[in-house]
Amino acid sequence: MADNKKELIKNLKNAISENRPDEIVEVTEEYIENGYDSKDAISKGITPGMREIGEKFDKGDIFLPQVMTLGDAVSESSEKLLSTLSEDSEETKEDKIVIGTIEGDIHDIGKGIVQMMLKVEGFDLVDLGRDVPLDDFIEAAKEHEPDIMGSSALMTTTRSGMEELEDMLEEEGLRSEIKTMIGGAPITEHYAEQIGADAYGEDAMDAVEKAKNLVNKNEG
Ligand code: B12
Repeated sequence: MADNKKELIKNLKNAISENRPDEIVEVTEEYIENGYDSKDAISKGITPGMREIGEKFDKGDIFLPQVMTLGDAVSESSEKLLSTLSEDSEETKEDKIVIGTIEGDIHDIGKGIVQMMLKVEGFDLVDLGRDVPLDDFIEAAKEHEPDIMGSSALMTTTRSGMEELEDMLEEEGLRSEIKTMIGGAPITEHYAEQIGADAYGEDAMDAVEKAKNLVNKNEG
């Protein structure tokens, strides 16, 4: 039983890292039919698989059109996995998070996983999508009055938008009311400190931990 679960997670990771989109969805469905824990498939299958794809893309071993098809399959797979998890955790229900990918940036696979995982953990999520103008983050802050504002950036050229967002929240007098949490491949703990963000999340599991810390749900 446990071996089959491990095997399926390995197959999922390999189907991603070796670029076999159809197999990604097939293995995911088999995994779900067996009733195994979706979080393990995400953290031990999808995340490392996509990390390897990132490295291959960096080295020029895989190209943009292939990554686009692969990305669609991975999004479908993570949505299927996350739809099996219930969203009725009592713990954090009243805590609201607004999340989006910074203006100019269309990468949203990681942000999608993060927002769904936060939802599963009971947070009330408002997902602004990708390529979100900074003004829209501000509008959403006013409209939804979130506890946390999360932003994602996958490019060094767009991550500077996060710093601008910090300044804009400050100028609008909203910063003291809202915690900020950032993430994405070019983001580090150091960068978060540098721009004055409240938290950095390395992956979806870490994002959940950090979000709980920000709303003081991890104490006691
Ligand atoms: C998939 C991908 C694409 C897909 C995106 C599909 C989609 N719907 O998202 C497509 C093919 C469309 C694409 C397009 C482009 N891409 Co691209 N892409 C990637 C790739 C290979 C993987 C990204 C990914 O999905 N990773 C998997 C997910 C699960 O990981 P993740 O995003 O890091 O998210 C995790 C954490 O970071 C964290 N996290 C993420 N967001 C948040 C938010 C919060 C609040 C928190 C707490 C945590 C958190 O949790 C997530 C889950 O574990 C990366 C390579 C890399 N090394 O990252 C390049 C990469 C990001 N792309 C790059 C580039 C240059 C582009 C293009 C400009 C290419 C081009 N020449 O046209 C365009 C971008 C256009 C634009 N305006 O955005 C560069 C960026 C370089 C830079 N300047 O920094 C990279 C680094 C590749 C490279 N080395 O050249 N890309």
